Amino acid sequence: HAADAHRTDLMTITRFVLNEQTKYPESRGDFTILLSHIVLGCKFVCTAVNKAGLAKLLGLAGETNVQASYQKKLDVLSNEVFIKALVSSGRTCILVSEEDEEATFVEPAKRGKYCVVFDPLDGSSNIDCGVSIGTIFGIYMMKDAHEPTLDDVLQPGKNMLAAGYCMYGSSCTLVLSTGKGVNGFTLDPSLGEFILTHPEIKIPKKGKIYSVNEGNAKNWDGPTSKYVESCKFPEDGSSPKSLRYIGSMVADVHRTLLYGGIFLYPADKKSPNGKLRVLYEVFPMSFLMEQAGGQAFTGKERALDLVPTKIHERAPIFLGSYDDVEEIKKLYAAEEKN
Ligand code: P6P
Repeated sequence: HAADAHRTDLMTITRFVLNEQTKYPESRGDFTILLSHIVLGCKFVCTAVNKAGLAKLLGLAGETNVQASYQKKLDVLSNEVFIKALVSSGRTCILVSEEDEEATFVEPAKRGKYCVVFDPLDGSSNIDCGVSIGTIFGIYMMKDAHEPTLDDVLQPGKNMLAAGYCMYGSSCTLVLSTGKGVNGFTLDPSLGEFILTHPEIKIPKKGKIYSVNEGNAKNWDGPTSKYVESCKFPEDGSSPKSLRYIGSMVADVHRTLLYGGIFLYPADKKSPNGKLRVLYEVFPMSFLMEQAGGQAFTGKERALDLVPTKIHERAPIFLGSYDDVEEIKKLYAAEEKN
């Protein structure tokens, strides 16, 4: 029976990736080893995030050195965990983290051919109120077997080999694409394994939800203002869209991916490049959206075509259901013409 098969034929994320990679005869398992270290980092952060409240509640912080680590801000702790896990994988050569001003160049003895860009705990300002937060990551292959330089991570998002996020919420869900569609895995704490729960995720072609911080409306440009207005007062007589905005990118994007709709962090007069970071927020989420049949646009171009020049560069982003993003592309194209 299917149910039994599910129970006894556990499709863990490691097995899933191994299956996918064996389709490449030349692959030597390096990518699978790299991913297994990212998964390890996510498992650690999941437990740390879940216990953070408890540590505070029980006043554990400060009593013994075990809890001392909880005094360290969770995002700093998460960053250290991911850096250590990625370096120890022996498969990376450059790491870019939202937490570190400079890129990490892995020592030659432990160097591999992959570059990982990541935000270890995106939305961490939401931890204290229990809102879902997450890790976002993208993986590049270094340009060629030479001395690693920043050029190996300043590649357009379309060059990414894989991207994903892990959301720490009511459950711990890891959503991943290695360029052949999008799959979601949920952590089974009793097994300590991520199990395939959302095979082949496809975003609805059109959605009924728009997701933006309306508090910035005063500073939006014309096309964004017109688009949001059309969500609230549709000219074609259709019903208005619902507004859902959590303020944690992983949570807002995960809902958009599963339910459809559009997520926007536009440019505004105060921040001409918007707020979200290209390498480890915009690119990974845009990669996933395209792989799920949606699209991602910066207001000027396809998000994945953008070529970053700095590792912490920002870009405006409109991503989600194909037809919804198409609407905002038309408005920016019309403005170009005027
Ligand atoms: P705002 C969280 O701080 C974050 O980086 C993203 O996770 C989130 O989408 C965005 O900022 C929220 O920004 O300006 O709406 O609070």
